[in-house]
Amino acid sequence: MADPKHHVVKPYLVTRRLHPENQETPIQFIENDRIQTSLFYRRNHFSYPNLTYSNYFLPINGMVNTPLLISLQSILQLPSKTVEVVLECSGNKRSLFEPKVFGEQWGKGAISQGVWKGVPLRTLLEISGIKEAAKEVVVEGYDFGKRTDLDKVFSYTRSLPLEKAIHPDTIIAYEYNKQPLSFKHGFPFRLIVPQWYGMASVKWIKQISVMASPFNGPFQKIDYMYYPNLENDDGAHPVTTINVNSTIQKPLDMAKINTGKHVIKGIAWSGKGNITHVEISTDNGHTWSKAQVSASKSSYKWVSWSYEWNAVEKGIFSILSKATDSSGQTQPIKPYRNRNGYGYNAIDNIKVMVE
Ligand SMILES: Nc1nc2c(c(=O)[nH]1)N[C@H]1C(S)=C(S)[C@@H](COP(=O)(O)O)O[C@H]1N2
Ligand SMILES: [Mo]
Repeated sequence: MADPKHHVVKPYLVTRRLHPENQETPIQFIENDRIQTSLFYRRNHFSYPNLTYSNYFLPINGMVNTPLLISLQSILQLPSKTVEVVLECSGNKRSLFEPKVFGEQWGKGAISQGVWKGVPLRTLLEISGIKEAAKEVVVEGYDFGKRTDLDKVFSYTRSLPLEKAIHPDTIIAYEYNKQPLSFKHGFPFRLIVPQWYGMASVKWIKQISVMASPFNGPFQKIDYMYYPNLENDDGAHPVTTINVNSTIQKPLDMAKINTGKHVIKGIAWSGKGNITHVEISTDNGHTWSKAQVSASKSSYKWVSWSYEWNAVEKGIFSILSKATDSSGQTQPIKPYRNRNGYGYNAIDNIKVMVE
């Protein structure tokens, strides 16, 4: 029987930090693939920018033929593009590294998904025209603050290689799930870069600059780099594409459950092609069975999967999920260890007690 209205129970964001606001999606309790704004994870480096947008203009400058100062109204009138995209923070699951890694201790919920509508960045660059020497497109956000490591104020600014910037699905979004983009997620305009970790999707766009040389701001060249060594920067390389990954939603980790049939369910995603299969183990990886995977029309989205498990024996069981994508990547047993703890994608695991 349905709950009376005043007894409706609902999930909330999981707070990791308040200033700046960093909160995760209660991913275990998400049942659809379009997360409502109030449950979308929030990841901020600085306090929210305070601006009045009554007179918003977007500058496009640098290696362009015609520098532009384009009004909000004119951007809204350009042909739009809609993309359904999973956004995952590269720090998602950082708390699972063993030994632990310093940084925001994200659990499994620094990930969300929904429908973004906007104007392809490409369209704007076609209007301004780009010079032959153009190599990167730098996007600056309105938020800024002091970086303690550099003792200097920086805005949140990131660059994209030209080929990713002009990909028709890289958009400047102004709507989410058919509603105007909310302030916390970047109103009036944010970048949405499908298949890349969330750091690329700059919120509160202030200016776009086309550059002939590599951008080396701190959010490009210090943060969001994989550093394989703890002691030095050897082998450093940038964080870009989302790794193949999966998360078990049900049952909950450390749950006590009864013998009998249980549906194990979850999501799987990758920034490199489609999910081809998801395997489940209920015996800590000794044997694997294929889960049922929902058909996905888009490689930018997660797929839902489920597996019916008949828990016959009592005891403690490790349940694992392992996704494989069409590029041939499979979740590894051990995560790729790196100094800042980005890109965690080891085989997911939970424990349950059958009693
Ligand atoms: N301007 C700005 N854009 C930003 C950030 C930020 O701090 N400032 N954080 C980035 C990171 S690391 C992530 S994971 C996503 C998070 O987007 P969300 O808060 O809408 O979930 O935004 C990206 N864009
Ligand atoms: Mo992030």
